[in-house]
Amino acid sequence: MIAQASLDPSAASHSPAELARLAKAHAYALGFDLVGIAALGPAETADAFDAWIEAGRAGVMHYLERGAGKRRDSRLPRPGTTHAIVVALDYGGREPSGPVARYARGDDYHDVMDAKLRELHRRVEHDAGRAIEGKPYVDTGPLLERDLARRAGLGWFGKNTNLLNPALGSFFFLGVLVLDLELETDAPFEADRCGTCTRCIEACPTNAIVAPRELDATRCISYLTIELKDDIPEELRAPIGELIYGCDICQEVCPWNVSFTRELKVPEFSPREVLASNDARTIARELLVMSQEEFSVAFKGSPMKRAKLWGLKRNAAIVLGNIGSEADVPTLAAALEDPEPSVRSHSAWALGRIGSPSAADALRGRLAAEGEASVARALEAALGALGG
Ligand code: B12
Ligand code: SF4
Ligand code: SF4
Repeated sequence: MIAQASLDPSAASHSPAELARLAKAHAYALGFDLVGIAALGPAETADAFDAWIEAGRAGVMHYLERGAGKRRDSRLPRPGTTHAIVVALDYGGREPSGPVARYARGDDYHDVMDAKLRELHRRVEHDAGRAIEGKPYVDTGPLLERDLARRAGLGWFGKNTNLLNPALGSFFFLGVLVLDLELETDAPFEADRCGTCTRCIEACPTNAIVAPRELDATRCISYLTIELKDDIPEELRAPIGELIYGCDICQEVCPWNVSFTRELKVPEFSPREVLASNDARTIARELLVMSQEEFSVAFKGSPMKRAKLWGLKRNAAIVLGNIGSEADVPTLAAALEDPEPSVRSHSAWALGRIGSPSAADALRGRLAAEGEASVARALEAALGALGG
């Protein structure tokens, strides 16, 4: 609802084309990099989505399954709405790749995008001269955002499944403002500019892109390090390499991103202090010794809170194991005392991977005291791999 005083008295005369033009001008003024408009309706990729769920590709992301019916038609999540303004906000920056995915280095994009979309809603209401039913979505509801974004002309589905735009690459967030307002729509993006390229498929360390535009999320490092609230399957730990949170590899190798890396212009997306080194070992060590209180301060407003401190410690242990430095044995040995069983068992795996005599001592030392059967098994397996 908007205040009567802020309504534009000449607004009733605005045509859908004029309202669309004004909405786009507002969106760009708010800092969005791309804007397009689509009519809501049946999702063109609904069948692909259902097949993906059916094949078990979503793993433990059960919320996707629950919203599956609504995802088939973008009019359903907010009944009464007819059109969507779809926006993109660049987050790539010029920093080199590192252990934390680019999107997660600064403040939570949901908050940044949501505030901008709410302001856009207010401005559209002002232009229309009336309160308009609507709602912003940034991952927050059962909408196939990439489907809508393609229909609004923002880009094509890359073979890595990310939406790609010829001028922006793929390091951008998507946001959707659904409205009960007729707006002139844009032409969908019809071309497939991937051509014969398969770089992303070849570069994926866990072979998670099982076919062009089909991701097995259960193998994706982004899923494993962020969404999976359990032990990470052992065969996927080594391929995780030095990634602590999320993964950008299939985007980093994409020629469309190589050409369009640009300066970060949203200050909220600048890396926070604890991540400033962009160095896997430094950050992993810091995480493994971090207290809950320190975590709350260092990661206030960060999307990384989604993994919780124990999840980040689990990931950090894998990374130290993969780096394989004897100098990290004391940190990992201390983590064998962590209250979270998963942190203890992943630290055991990491020590086994380092494989030095001091690592073996730490594993043997903990085995007698370990009360959790699953962790004891991990300690034994790590010792077994060391031959004793
Ligand atoms: C669940 C989810 C994940 C899951 C699963 C990802 C996936 N590819 O499905 C995980 C945790 C792995 C993940 C990872 C990432 N995510 Co994510 N994720 C989502 C979320 C919430 C839903 C996506 C979804 O519905 N997946 C199900 C599959 C089936 O849909 P889809 O991947 O979008 O695929 C569509 C097309 O590829 C097409 N399609 C499928 N098969 C075929 C076949 C053909 C022939 C054709 C033509 C089309 C086609 O149909 C599908 C449905 O529309 C969206 C937000 C949203 N509500 O849409 C963000 C979103 C897709 N994620 C985003 C980001 C930034 C990421 C990461 C880059 C983060 C990171 N660095 O770690 C990675 C990228 C990994 C990757 N290669 O995709 C952005 C992507 C922006 C962009 N430019 O595309 C989104 C849109 C969030 C946002 N609001 O900005 N994510
Ligand atoms: S985000 Fe990483 S793990 Fe996931 S598909 Fe891309 S390269 Fe593979
Ligand atoms: S790396 Fe190649 S195939 Fe993959 S998304 Fe980019 S252009 Fe398409």
